Order: sequence, then C-alpha cells, then structure tokens
Amino acid sequence: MPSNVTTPRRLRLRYPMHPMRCLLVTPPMVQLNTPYPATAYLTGFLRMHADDLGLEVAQTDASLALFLRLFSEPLVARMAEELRRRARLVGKNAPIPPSIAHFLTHAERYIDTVEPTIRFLQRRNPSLAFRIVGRAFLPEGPRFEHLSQSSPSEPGALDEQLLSAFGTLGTTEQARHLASLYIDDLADVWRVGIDPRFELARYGERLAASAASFDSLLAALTDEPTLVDATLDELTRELLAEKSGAARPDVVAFTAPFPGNVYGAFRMAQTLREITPESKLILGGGWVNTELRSLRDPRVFDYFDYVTLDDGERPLLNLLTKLSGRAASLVRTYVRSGREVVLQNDVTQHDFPQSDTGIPTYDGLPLDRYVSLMEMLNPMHRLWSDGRWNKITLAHGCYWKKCSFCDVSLDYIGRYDKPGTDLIVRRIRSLITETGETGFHLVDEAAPPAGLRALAKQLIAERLTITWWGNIRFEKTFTPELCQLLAQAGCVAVSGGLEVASDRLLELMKKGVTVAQVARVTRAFTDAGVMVHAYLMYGFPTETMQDTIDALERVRQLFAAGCIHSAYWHRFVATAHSPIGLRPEQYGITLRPPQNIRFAHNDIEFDDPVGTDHDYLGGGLRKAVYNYMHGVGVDVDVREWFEPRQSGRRRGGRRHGRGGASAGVPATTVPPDLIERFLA
Ligand code: B12
Repeated sequence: MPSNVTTPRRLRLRYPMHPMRCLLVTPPMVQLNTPYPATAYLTGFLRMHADDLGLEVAQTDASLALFLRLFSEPLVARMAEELRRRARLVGKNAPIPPSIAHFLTHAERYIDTVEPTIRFLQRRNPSLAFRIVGRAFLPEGPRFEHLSQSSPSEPGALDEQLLSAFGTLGTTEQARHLASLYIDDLADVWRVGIDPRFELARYGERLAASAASFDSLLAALTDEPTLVDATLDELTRELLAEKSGAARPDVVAFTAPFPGNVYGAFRMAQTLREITPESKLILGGGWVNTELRSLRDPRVFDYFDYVTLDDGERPLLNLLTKLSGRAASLVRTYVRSGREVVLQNDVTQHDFPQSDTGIPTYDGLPLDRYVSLMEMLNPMHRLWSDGRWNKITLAHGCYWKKCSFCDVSLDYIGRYDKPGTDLIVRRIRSLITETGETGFHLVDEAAPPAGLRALAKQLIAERLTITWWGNIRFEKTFTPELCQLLAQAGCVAVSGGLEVASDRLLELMKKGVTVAQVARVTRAFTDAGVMVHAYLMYGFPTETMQDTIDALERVRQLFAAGCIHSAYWHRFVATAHSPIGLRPEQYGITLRPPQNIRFAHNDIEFDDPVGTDHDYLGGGLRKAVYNYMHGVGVDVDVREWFEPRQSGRRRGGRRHGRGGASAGVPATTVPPDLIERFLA
C-alpha cells in the first residue's frame, strides 16, 4: 500500500491485508471506436477520494474485449466448426442464409484474415491497406454487394453513385471501408448463425428496452449459453484475474448506458457471483437512470447488490464509504429488503456540482486497441464509429429542457449545471496529456451557445489546437460570427434536432426553433466549414401524412441548399418521463393502459385519433435521406421515395430503388424555393 494512504481504523479491521478494490466495468456491447466515458468519469472522481477511503480503483472495457475475442482467429475457427456441425445436422438441402453460406465457403480465408484486419482497423497495421484495396485479400460477402460492378444497375441508382464516391477515397480510406464491410459480414454470421442477440454495438437489447417484466432477461441468462455467451463468461473470469491479480475486487461496478449493455452486465454479474461471491456488485448508468425508476422485481438482486439512479458520484462514494466500514447513508440506491425492493435515499446528501467531479481518466483502458469502423461513406455519419474521441461534458443537463418528447423530468436532462471554462480546459489538457489524442466529442445533451463561445475563446487564447464536435440546438444564438469562431477553435461538426421539420409541430413540441431559423443556423455552420447532422422525427402526435411529406420536402431543400450533410429519421415514441408521457391529453393522444411494471419502463404505446400510417411512411423517409446523404436524388419529387400503397408491389425491386410518383402519398404543398427564401 502506498505510504500516503491513510487507512481508517474500521477499514483496517475489515480489510487487514489490502485496500478496498473497486473495478468499474463497461459491459458489452457499445460502440467500438472509443471508450464509453462513464467508467472514465467515475474513476477520475473516485481517485480523488481514494486516499480517504483506502480505495484502489481500476476500470475495464468488456465490450471491446468481447469484440476482439469474437473477431479473433480461434473464435472465428470455432464459429466455423459450430456452423458446419449444424449444417451437417440439418442436411444438405436445408436452406442456408446467404451470409452463412458465404462464410462457410470461405471460412479458411476468414480465419486467416481476421486478426490482420482488426489490427489494420486499430491503425496498427497501415501497410495492409494496399493488399485490402487490391480486392483479393478479404473475402467479400453480402455486405459488399453495392460495391460489385456486376450488380444489376439502373440509371442514377445509388450503387453507381456509391461506387463513384468510393472511387474518390484515398487508399487507406477505401481499405477501411472494405475492412468495415468485412467486419459487418462477420458480425452478421455471429448474429444470424450463432446468437441473434449479438450486434456490433448492442447485445440482447430487446431483453432490456422497456421490458416491463424481468422474465425474458432471466430466461436468456439461464438458457443454454451460445458461443457468444460462453465467450463472455470465459472473458469475465480472465478479466477479473487480469485486473486484480490473485486478489478479488471487493466491489465491481457496472455501467449500463444503453439497453444494449444490460444483458451483458447481468451475464457478467452471474459469472462473478460464482467466482467471487463475496464481492459486492453494483449497477448504474443511463439505462438505469431512464428505465429502472419503477423497479420492483427482487430477482434483480440475485445479480446485483445495489442499483443506483442518476449521477453516480454521490451514490457511489457513499456506498463505498459504507462498504469500507464507516458510517454513511445511501443515496438513490435500490436494495433488496426481504422480498421487496427498497429505494434508500438520504435527501440531505447533495450531488457533487460539476466543478467538483474531478478530471476523467482513461487509465487502464487499452486505447490502442479500439477499432475505427467506416461503414458509411458520408463524412459526418462516420464520426460516430470512426476515430478515437476523448469525451468531455461542457454542461450537465439541458439549458432549454422544454421539449415535450424529451425526458426532461429526469436529472440528467432537467438539472442544468455548467462548470467554469477554466476547468473544462484543464480537463481537456489532462486528457490530451494522458491519451496523446486531441479529438474531443462533447457529450452534452445540447451544448450551450454561451459556454461554447467561452470555450472557443479560451482555446484560441491559449493556442490549444483540438478537433471537436457535439450536439447543439439549432437556435438563433448561433450567428454566422459565432459559427466562424467555433470553427476557428476546432469545431468540425455539430448535430441537432430539426425533428418534425414543421412549424406547427415544432411549436406543439416546444422545440423553441422554427424551420427558417434552422435553415439559417445550419447554413451558418456549413458556411464556416462545419459539418451538420439533423435528427429528424416522424409519427409525432397529430402528424398527418401531408405534414410528413411536407417535412421531407423541407429536408430535401435543406440538403439541396447545402445546409445539412447528414440526417436520420427516428420514429416518435412516447416515453414515461417526457411531458407527452406525463400529460398525453395535451397532445391529443391516449396512452394504452400501463402494464404491470416490475422491471424496465420507458416507451409507452399510444393511440393517435389522426390515424396516419406512420409504418408505411417510415420506409420512404429513410430511403430518401439515405440517398440524400450520398448526394443522390435531391432533385426528384419526394413522392418518388414511397412504394405504391395499394398493390404492395415493389417497383424495380431494388434495395435503394425509388417508388415512382404514382405512390400513395400526396404531393407536397411546400413552395420549391422555401429554404432559399429563408436564406435570402
Ligand atoms: C452522447 C450520447 C450518445 C452518443 C454517443 C454514444 C456512445 N456510445 O458514447 C450517440 C449519439 C452516438 C448515442 C447513441 C445512442 N444513444 Co445516447 N446518449 C448520449 C448522452 C446525451 C450522453 C452520454 C454520455 O456520454 N454521458 C456522459 C456519461 C459520463 O454519463 P453517464 O453514462 O450517464 O454516467 C453517469 C451516470 O449515469 C452514472 N453512472 C454511469 N454508470 C454507472 C455505474 C455505476 C455502478 C454507478 C453507481 C453510476 C453510474 O454516473 C456517471 C457520472 O455521473 C445520453 C443522455 C445523457 N445526458 O446522459 C444519451 C443516452 C445515454 N442515449 C440513449 C440511447 C437510447 C442511445 C441509442 C440506443 C439510440 C439509438 N436508438 O440508437 C444509441 C446507442 C449507441 C451505442 N450502442 O453505443 C439513452 C439511453 C436511455 C435508455 N433508454 O436506456 C440516453 C440516456 C438518452 C435518452 N434519454 O434517450 N448516444
């Protein structure tokens, strides 16, 4: 033990041989290009208190570890063996999905190429690019279809455009795109052939997302393990040994930011219960904060001893203090008491302000092993999966917090707290020193314009060169002058909500922006050389088909006018903690009667008397923006993207093909020069 550690008396009695060991874990699966920040934030914070508590804190990324194990030579070989065994069992004539058939035909090549390709995607094997672009090195499965010259084509089809966009990339980038498609093919084989729960950035997501009952998750945990499950179980044992040597951690704290981490967290907890039953297991994170607010099922506590809500600093510090044998009360912490779940919450204990949460640290995470994938050629879209980004928060919560679809009643949105710019810059400097990386992703709900201005000025004044991007609200405070300043200070991209792209609905959702403002703000950013992504939404209460078609027309014009580079349509969902979920009558909808919620609670089904067929519209909307993002079809009538409704027959039958103007959607009522007029 280091000599400067002051060991409290009671701790000495309980842990005579060693300080209390706490291991923070990111369970599988999250995005693979960069560590999810929760363990880094909490490790930085806890280390400030380590001496007082006699605490050792370590962190590990089991999401990356599982990916690297599944995409290794031995595991790909085991997968091939398993799939061959199954193919023999079902017989020669049984239909085999194309991804599996292709894999089995080329299994030896996959086994030989997987590790060098992963090293290449980790940027550790750059010369391989030359072999990859030769197109003879990697086996090319179904995901390569759109790059194949021989695929049937129609004039102006996306495939052709993609091919030409691909052709303009440099060798390394082309190779990275090809290697990413190869990884996608292999991921499809894992999912289709071995475990339908497995995806590259989510694992068993459906078992957790809005799962009112714990039954399905429990059944999956106690079922016969798949090869993915067994690999994670094996890895859990190894990680524990590697992170703690011969000694067991006293506390293992799991973060579950998304539903796609939850099955992994429970599965790892299950293994830990077997090998280190005396360790205390804790669960927290974004999914817990959002979906476990009505937790009632005591069986959850067969896996975790404690489940905490909202920011982790205070609850974790108090819990660790208590576990170290000192007196401390629990804060927003569920425990099992007999057959009941009880929330212990000492309301006299306050959360740490953002100025006192310390400096995040990635210490202990294998930063040179993260994998940069480039599945999409669109440069803005790539930011999510490509490159290592240090994460930083400018302000806790949202300064606007009025949007009726958003979970504004939850602490992580509703409580706004912005630390001083000096501290932000100190955190930035510390992360650069630690990681050698100068790229930053601002993980704010919506970065505040005044805070961004202050940050930009300080970065420029201190001549600190960084590259950064993050989420904002497209509000009029972002003047051309501010956008230029942000660009000058290293801002390369922003994302923000244009949502329903209709002033009537933007007002109903209390978004606080109009389409005209969004046009001007996004244009100010693009004029400053900053890429822009728009979050779009369809299916909002009272939204008619005409609203949706007109929204698409406005989006089309925004692409055509160079205001936005990328976009994505999300289907509106009413969530439990949003104003709409809390007061549906104000939005003209009726919520379906609640289920008996004992586990997760988030999305709520509802009836909208307007009755628009949003399922039908979704396909056309997505197809349209996917094409716009690749510079295709921005000049065609928006009705073209929708399939005909009556016959259900697909015109042309192509994956990215267009429906034809006779489709069952109305013509737009938006003037063709609307956005140009806004910009004039
Ligand atoms: C930035 C962001 C993104 C980015 C980056 C994602 C990434 N992989 O890093 C993008 C835009 C790509 C994204 C995507 C998605 N996101 Co998102 N995202 C966020 C956002 C705004 C910030 C996340 C962040 O980095 N916060 C900073 C960290 C440090 O905060 P934190 O994780 O919450 O940790 C704190 C506490 O939770 C707690 N804590 C965390 N772990 C633990 C563990 C223990 C033991 C304890 C005690 C405490 C504790 O302490 C920490 C410090 O206070 C949050 C909303 C928010 N404000 O938190 C949504 C949020 C996490 N995302 C969400 C969702 C649903 C998604 C998607 C699934 C959306 C989709 N349908 O595709 C994807 C999944 C992506 C993936 N598989 O990786 C939801 C999750 C809620 C839920 N229902 O489970 C959130 C909460 C937003 C929301 N309300 O919808 N997201």
